[in-house]
Amino acid sequence: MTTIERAEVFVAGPGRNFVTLRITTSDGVTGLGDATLNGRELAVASYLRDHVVPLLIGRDPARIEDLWQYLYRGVYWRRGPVTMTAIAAVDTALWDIKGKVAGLPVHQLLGGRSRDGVTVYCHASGTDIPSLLDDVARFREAGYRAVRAQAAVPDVGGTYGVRKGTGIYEPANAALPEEQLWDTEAYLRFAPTYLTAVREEFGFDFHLLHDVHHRLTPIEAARFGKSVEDAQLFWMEDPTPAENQEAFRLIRQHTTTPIAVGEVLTSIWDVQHLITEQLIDYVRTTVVHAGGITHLRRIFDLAALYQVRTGSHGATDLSPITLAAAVQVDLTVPNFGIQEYMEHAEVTREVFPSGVTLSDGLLDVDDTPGLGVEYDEKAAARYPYDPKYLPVARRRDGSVHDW
Ligand code: KDG
Ligand code: MG
Repeated sequence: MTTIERAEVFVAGPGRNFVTLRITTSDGVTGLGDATLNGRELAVASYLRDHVVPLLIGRDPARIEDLWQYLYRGVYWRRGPVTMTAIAAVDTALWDIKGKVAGLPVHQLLGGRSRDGVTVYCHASGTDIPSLLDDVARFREAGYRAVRAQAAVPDVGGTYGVRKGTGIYEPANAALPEEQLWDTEAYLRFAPTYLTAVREEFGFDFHLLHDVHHRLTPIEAARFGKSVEDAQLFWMEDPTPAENQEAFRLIRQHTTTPIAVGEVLTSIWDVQHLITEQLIDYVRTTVVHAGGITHLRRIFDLAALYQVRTGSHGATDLSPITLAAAVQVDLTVPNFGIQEYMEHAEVTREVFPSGVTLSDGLLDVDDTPGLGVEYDEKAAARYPYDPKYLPVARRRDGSVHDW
């Protein structure tokens, strides 16, 4: 019988920090899984190295479902981002291996294509409205069919979602978290003006998205959603923290602006009420943080019953392994909505050579068996792990606000 012979955990910082799991079978087939949890990378690396890898050795790599159940139900402590990211890495690597053994890309194992390509949204941002409009123009010219728009709120320091200079947006920017000012009223006054300005300048023949990043209370989010209805957003993302799933009912009662939630949620139980009560329109859980391909498909199937569509998180703190896995899944799911996409830095792409392509605003993969992504261990060794944290938001009175 073929068995899992080796499982190695790599932590490296090519452009930003990534944790990568590589599983090797007794037949010499390798599979890759992303285990990156932004700002908590070493916790997942230790969970894998110290608690999961010893359990994998000698097991049958073909039994993906059984290994998922073993690592989830067989363990007393369940759920949470560290556990679910570690399980995701194992699950993703095993799907990669299954595809390579079968000689098929993973999307074929999942039932084959439901679409020709994966519609993505990109990140436009600006330090003010004119620079945001320039950025939107750049992405429209590049062929994107959907654009997320964020601009710095005047006099409110480092608003999230806004790129510094011309580089890639990277909010995890300091060895210890920076502290940034947050002012809800200033945001509520300003954000609708730039979303309206984008529509006035570019019209309505593309999707416009906006990330609220958990900054509002439910009633503030309701007010925001109403105030941007004329801009016809594809979605407003994370309008309020989702620990209290019931909070979304209040937002729903006041606005028809569609709602997307899920990038920090890690299991079907974290989104169950949001989906079954139809409190959201898009579920943003991902392969890497929601238990891998096996568990994500379960979430997406539940969502399909309630006409909730998918919109997976895809920021650059998810490695190119997750991007490849996301495209494999997105190609197949009947209730696909949209996929977030931010191009990785060149050094990241050097370490993770990938077959994912972008053309005319759609991502795609070819028929390379497995996920179609590799890990260049030698190149990665040139980029050591370098701790980096997301900033912490504080209000004008000095109290901590939600990230
Ligand atoms: O790790 C945090 C980032 O991925 C997050 O800040 C990005 O909100 C985000 C998004 O929608 O991509
Ligand atoms: Mg977000």
